[in-house]
Amino acid sequence: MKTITLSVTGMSCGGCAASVKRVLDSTEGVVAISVNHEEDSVILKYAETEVTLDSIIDKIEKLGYKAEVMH
Ligand SMILES: [Cu+2]
Repeated sequence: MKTITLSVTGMSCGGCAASVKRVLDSTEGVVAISVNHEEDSVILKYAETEVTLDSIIDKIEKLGYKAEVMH
């Protein structure tokens, strides 16, 4: 299990945050999600054996937001 924080830009309201959360909720291997559109952040916990970080980022970017790992 790994917990990471992503910087996700482009989420302008709670609706955006909800759609990001919905997509990640339906992603196998993602076990916990916290989306904060005011801080442009997504904290997520996932099983590295079931899903890759790249595919998670890809799903967020397909919604039209820019996602990258926060350092
Ligand atoms: Cu929005």
